[in-house]
Amino acid sequence: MPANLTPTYLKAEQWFKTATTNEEKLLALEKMLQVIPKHKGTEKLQAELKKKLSHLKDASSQKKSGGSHADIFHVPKGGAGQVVLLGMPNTGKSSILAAMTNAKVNVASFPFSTNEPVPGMVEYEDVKIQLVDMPPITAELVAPGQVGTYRNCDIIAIVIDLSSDVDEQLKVCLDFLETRNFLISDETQATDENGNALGKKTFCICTKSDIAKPGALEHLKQICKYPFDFVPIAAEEFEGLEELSRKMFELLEIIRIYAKPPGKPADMADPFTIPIGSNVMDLAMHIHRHKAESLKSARKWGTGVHDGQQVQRTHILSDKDIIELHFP
Ligand SMILES: Nc1nc2c(ncn2[C@@H]2O[C@H](COP(=O)(O)OP(=O)(O)OP(=O)(O)O)[C@@H](O)[C@H]2O)c(=O)[nH]1
Ligand SMILES: [Mg+2]
Repeated sequence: MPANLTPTYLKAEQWFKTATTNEEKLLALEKMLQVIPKHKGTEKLQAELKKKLSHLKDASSQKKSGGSHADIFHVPKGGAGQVVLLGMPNTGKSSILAAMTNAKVNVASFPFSTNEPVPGMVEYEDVKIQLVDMPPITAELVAPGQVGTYRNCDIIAIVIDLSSDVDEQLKVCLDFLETRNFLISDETQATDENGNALGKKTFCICTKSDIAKPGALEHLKQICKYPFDFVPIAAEEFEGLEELSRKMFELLEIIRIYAKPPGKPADMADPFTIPIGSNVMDLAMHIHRHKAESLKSARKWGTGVHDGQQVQRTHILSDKDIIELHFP
């Protein structure tokens, strides 16, 4: 092993070692090759990495059509979007699920009490948002396969305990995310092999505000180089939870649409949720993928129209619009 490998390289190597899928191993190997110091002493290692990369590419293209094995870190998505917690041991992750969802989670005063993902549903007004509890990470320890849960989610919520060392917690979480290309800006354009951007929307939940060290939240905001939103909560006191739900809804960047069958009242209890900026046709595709193209007309009650006004396929929808779709 060449002596002068950098910490950035060693972190990428740790990513590779804890990756359990070929896709994740490929991403990690590419990062290792990108950051490895390029000099005579690492030439052999570079060649080995390239060989591994090409073997993996072959293996993953052969495996594409094959079945998948059970992976406890794969959490199927539910609700309007999936938010996954990331934090060090004992920071109060499971307590958030316990306070906001019906999920059965382990809350304990000792570290490492959670060892696999546990999903639960948060209700924000009439929208359900899936929140996923996770095992903790430390500078040395990340469970094999754990990165897969983050890769698949919509939003990553960094959990920082305000009663503990916030500098260390922020460093460990950012290291984890930066090393695995989760905190990528538009400029760097890192993508997976299917061209999907690797960067994730991320924000910070600051826990235990009831026993926070004085000035901890302000200090955290000051040392963080990313423009995250910070939401202080005290889960056990049920403080800040409404604000937290609102923040998750806001970051999901979705709108609610109530569908109205022709001649009947709208279903106001269970809205469809689609991305901000969607139009009438996007909604039709979302609700009736197979017959969307045959959409004849649509009427809307809501923002910027008279009640029941006919709207075009390209009409941009707003949160809480009521839409009646007509098919032949
Ligand atoms: N004072 C106070 N204590 C809290 C709060 N939330 C959690 N705790 C305590 O913090 C400890 C850890 O809580 P957990 O929710 O199990 O923490 P975790 O992050 O899930 O821990 P791991 O699963 O080990 O990573 C428990 O003793 C909780 O009672 C809070 O809002 N205020
Ligand atoms: Mg836990």
